[in-house]
Amino acid sequence: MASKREFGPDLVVEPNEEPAGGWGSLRSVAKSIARDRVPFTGPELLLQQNKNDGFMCVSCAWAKPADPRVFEFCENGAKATTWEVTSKRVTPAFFAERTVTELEAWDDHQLEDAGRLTHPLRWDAASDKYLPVSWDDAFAEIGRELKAMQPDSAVFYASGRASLETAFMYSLLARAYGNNNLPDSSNMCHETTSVALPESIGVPVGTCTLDDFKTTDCIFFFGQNVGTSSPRMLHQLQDAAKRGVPIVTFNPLRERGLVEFANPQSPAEMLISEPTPISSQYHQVKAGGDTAAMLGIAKVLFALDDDASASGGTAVLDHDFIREHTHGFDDFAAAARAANWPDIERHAGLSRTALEAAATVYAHAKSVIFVYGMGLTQHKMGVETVQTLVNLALLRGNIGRPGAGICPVRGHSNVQGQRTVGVTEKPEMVPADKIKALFDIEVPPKKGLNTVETCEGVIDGSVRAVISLGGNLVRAVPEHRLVTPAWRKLRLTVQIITKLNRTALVHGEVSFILPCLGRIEIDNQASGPQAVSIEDSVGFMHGSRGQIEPASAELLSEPKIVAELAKATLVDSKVPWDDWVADYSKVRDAIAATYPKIFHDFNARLWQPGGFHRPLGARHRAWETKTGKANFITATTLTSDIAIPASDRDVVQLITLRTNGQFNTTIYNYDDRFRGIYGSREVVLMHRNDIDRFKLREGDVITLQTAVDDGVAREVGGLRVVAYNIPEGCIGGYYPECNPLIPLWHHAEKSKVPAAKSIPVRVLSRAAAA
Ligand SMILES: Nc1nc2c(c(=O)[nH]1)N[C@H]1C(S)=C(S)[C@@H](COP(=O)(O)OP(=O)(O)OC[C@H]3O[C@@H](n4cnc5c(=O)[nH]c(N)nc54)[C@H](O)[C@@H]3O)O[C@H]1N2
Ligand SMILES: Nc1nc2c(c(=O)[nH]1)N[C@H]1C(S)=C(S)[C@@H](COP(=O)(O)OP(=O)(O)OC[C@H]3O[C@@H](n4cnc5c(=O)[nH]c(N)nc54)[C@H](O)[C@@H]3O)O[C@H]1N2
Ligand SMILES: [Mo]
Repeated sequence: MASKREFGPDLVVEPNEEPAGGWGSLRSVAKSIARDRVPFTGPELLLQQNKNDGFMCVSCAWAKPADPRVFEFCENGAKATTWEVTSKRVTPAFFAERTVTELEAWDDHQLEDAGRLTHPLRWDAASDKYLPVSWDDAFAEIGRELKAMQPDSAVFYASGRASLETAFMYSLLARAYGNNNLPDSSNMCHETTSVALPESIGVPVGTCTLDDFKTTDCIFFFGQNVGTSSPRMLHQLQDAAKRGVPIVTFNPLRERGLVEFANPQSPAEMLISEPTPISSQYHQVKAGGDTAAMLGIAKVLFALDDDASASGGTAVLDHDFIREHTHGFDDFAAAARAANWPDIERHAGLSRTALEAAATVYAHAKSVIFVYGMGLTQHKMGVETVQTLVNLALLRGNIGRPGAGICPVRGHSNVQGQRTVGVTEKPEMVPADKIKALFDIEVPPKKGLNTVETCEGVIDGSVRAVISLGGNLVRAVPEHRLVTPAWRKLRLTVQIITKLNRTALVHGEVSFILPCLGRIEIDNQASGPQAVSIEDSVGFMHGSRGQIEPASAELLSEPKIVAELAKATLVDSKVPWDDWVADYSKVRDAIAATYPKIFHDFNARLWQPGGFHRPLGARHRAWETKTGKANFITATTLTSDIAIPASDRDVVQLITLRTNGQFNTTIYNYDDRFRGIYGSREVVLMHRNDIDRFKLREGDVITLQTAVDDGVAREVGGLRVVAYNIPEGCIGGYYPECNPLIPLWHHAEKSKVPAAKSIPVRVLSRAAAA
């Protein structure tokens, strides 16, 4: 067993043998409460998390049960809460002491750790400082700037945290202003799902609910790091594992949460019993090797089915379902049969025996759930990979019955919901006729900009203004070396945020910080305290009520800020913005009128325990696709990624990873506890054989250089080598530190999600790089 290694004062590597959850998780929650100097309501507040009539967690989007536990939160949910309710403040006095240029020397952790923003601010060119500004002056100036621009040149970005009410208002603002430039964090995340699933099964979101987890017989788990990214889901996995449900995992890294879990809320388990093993099979697939692995599994199923039919045994494929409900089966069958094992093994990085073992479990399970995350979506051929996963499900009729289905695990707490209520660059996704009839707004017919296209527009100068409803775009997007300097040439940048981040520092000529209430805070408007709503990862809508006093009396709510921006920018708007702000239930009525199928009786249903579910045709085998059937869509390549020539052994695939000490670009601390790496995020995880092959030693400082030849130099230096259990030829680095290495054009072909999970790079030692 590898032991503790120290490399200099700030990097300690000590493999973590603790289960996910467990005591480590409790210690970590206690630390967050202390570090953020959480007011003493903090611990009590956590009891309101994800409860009916409480507030919906601001961390991940995982499902919120109707019968919540006493502690329906996890280590990371608690961290997100304490981070938001911290007693630290960033006031005008903070900015009076520092220029923006000085603040640029701060790292991502330091900027957000400074605390909650308290006042609206405007950047002052003469002093290079953010100075306080009145809300009225801020809105008036932003309105003047936007009015003076070509409507095509302004972008309205949304990070997936804002509520359904805010998102709906924001989408009306952009469309009334004259564009569909409504990119969303989803464009860097599950847009691959939103493109893949409608073509395959006629729904843009997953088909499973929590009930399916209670009755499933088997779970296939691809490229999602549950212990870090959606820890509350470990309860469903643990319950399933305890019932003897096999969990078959595909992930290049052996992530702690997928190995074993101890429920930190169960004293008995923590003190007496063993942690629950989660995965029954763990396949360390190569980055981008999933399509090959899935095709290998399908190939085995076809062979088993042939045997069964020859010997008169029970069929392995669900032929009735395939005949009655699907289209395109023959092409897929031909492709799976034709794929040869050496190619499958090479691309998947897995042996035929391993894939046969996975296929055998699948062939024997009655109802199977397929879970996935960024490990599938952030690849060049990600859409095809997700569609191949659906094919696997269709082979045995695993969609549209209890205990079975597709379960993409979404990221931000309301990212799915923002898309549902109109934050999308695709005008065909919104009911233009209703929007015209109800609000007298013409939905512009021209497609808007997604996130990658926004960056292209910023670089070529065609985008002049970026308004951000949350988020930290200049860190989250690829290609920092080109994007960051171009961002500074924007005419207008507006950050509607809660905490200071890099995007507020990389500002345009005219720049504002508009600080807003967080979801945990009490939001008082003319009609009294307001509630908001979100859609979780399994398509349930939930109400959320703020619980604590706002961080500052100056803060405005997100709906109020959007309404004031709209009033200052739009001429003759028929939307009753002030009435909506006075009473958010009126916004919900407007959402219900616009999207009646999903949101009818919105206000009446919002508070029922567990929320209400959106109708999903695929759940009862009503396929809203072009063919009227569920479609087998056959992938065109075996690899999810640009093929790295086998001859060029110097080029390796970089996977960008999150630690459980971060939420996206929000860096809570410098530790990656589950992976046993402490004190520094400037590391590269590498297989021992690769370390030897590159003539390196653990702890060496290296530079990574993107191995593409397009005339742009992309390097990240100062990274230390850590020996890690990762497939040979794949290396791991952290997001966002490694984002300068991702070319802007290196994205999923069909969804434009940056291909952050497989970046071709060369490893330069320090000497070579110098
Ligand atoms: N604590 C915390 N929680 C979060 C977030 C956070 O940053 N921190 N972010 C939120 C957001 S916005 C999102 S989208 C989700 C993201 O949550 P996830 O979907 O879990 O995303 P990642 O953690 O980026 O990577 C997922 C996993 O994919 C694996 N992987 C990489 N490449 C491949 C591949 O080619 N094939 C397979 N099979 N696996 C691969 C990685 O090893 C990793 O375990 O989490 C949300 N929740
Ligand atoms: N290399 C690489 N790049 C990636 C990824 C990857 O896996 N690898 N993942 C991608 C994914 S999945 C995503 S979702 C994006 C994330 O991209 P973003 O959503 O743009 O980034 P976040 O880091 O989530 O945004 C954090 C900021 O949101 C603000 N904020 C926090 N709470 C609130 C609130 O309640 N209201 C408002 N208005 N603002 C708030 C805070 O000021 C904070 O600084 O990054 C993408 N980039
Ligand atoms: Mo995400």
